[in-house]
Amino acid sequence: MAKAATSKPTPRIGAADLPAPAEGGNFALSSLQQNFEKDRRFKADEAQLLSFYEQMLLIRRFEEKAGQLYGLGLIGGFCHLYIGQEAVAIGLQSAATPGKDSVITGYRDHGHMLAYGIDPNLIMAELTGRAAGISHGKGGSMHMFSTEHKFYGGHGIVGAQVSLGGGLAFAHKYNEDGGLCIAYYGDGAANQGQVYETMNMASLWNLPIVFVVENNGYAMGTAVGRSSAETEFYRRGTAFRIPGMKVNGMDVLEVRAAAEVAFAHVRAGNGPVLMECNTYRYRGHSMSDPAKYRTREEVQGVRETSDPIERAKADLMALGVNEDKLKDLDKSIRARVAEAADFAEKSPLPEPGELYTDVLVGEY
Ligand SMILES: Cc1ncc(C[n+]2csc(CCOP(=O)(O)OP(=O)(O)O)c2C)c(N)n1
Ligand SMILES: [Mg+2]
Repeated sequence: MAKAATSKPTPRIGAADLPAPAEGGNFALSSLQQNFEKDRRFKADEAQLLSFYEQMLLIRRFEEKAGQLYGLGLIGGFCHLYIGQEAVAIGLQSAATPGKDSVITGYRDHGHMLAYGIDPNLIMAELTGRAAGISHGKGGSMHMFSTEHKFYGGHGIVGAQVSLGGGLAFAHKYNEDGGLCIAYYGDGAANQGQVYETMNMASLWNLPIVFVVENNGYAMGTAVGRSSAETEFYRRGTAFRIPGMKVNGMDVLEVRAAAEVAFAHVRAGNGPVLMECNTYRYRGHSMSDPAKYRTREEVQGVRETSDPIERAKADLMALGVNEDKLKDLDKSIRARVAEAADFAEKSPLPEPGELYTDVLVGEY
């Protein structure tokens, strides 16, 4: 029998009708951000700040040299420079323990390797395809690994490193080794479905992982506002009950302070954190990008007002460090990078037989 036309419409379910959260309602997605905002800048002493500065400058000078070698034809294939984003890798990885915590990232990976103290000679040799390279010259710019440091690449498939990072975090938990995984990805990668599948499982299983969105404003030539419905990336974990943090990725002390809060939360067994670091890349997406989608003035404006290295320099000078000391440091870093380039150029290419090593074939 048909329902009487006068029957009441089914009421819409309101929030009050939904079951209470399993934790009893005290789940606070914003608590980490609130903690962090109490003290946004890490209190580094002079020696610590000097070391952050030195490491950021090493990345900058290394990347400039890589750009030159690319121009000379010594580096082939893809090459994505990290210039402008240095404070993110240094702020986070200075709070991590190489060999205990794991790191995984996309193809813009040279800076993350240098931030872990990996020998610049081996990275430059990899970029130039030499046998002495960290992946024996067969990985190039995008595929560098150091399992010794628990650095798991270097990945060219946008977003794929996030799922692999979920696996690394699972291994930390399973092996009870006390480590956590830092999984970096870009604002463009943030629109990949597998990122959210990973967040769901990581939250469900309480995995020790910090998802780090390096929001540099662009995915290749597409500005975030043109590709993302939600450009506040730190909010995107809410659906998975993952707390978010919004961090100025152009300030190494702010990134370090945020890392302390996030790592303490994760290490205490509370599951994942999603951290958005707002940053900027000065160079094109890759070496073959003429960057016509933005103006020179925009890039220049960021350089002049927000450069992470200049900021650390100003902080050091405020602590009383002499500018001449910083100039000498720059000189010695330039010399170190020149030595790495020299080492790479003089290193032999891999033997043809290397084509058949490190290849997974047949029985497994
Ligand atoms: C699955 C997949 N889709 C598309 C590409 C092509 N691609 C390479 S980089 C890139 C943009 C990624 O931008 P973002 O995640 O913001 O990282 P950024 O380059 O800014 O560091 C795209 C679409 C790819 N490598 N993999
Ligand atoms: Mg980007």
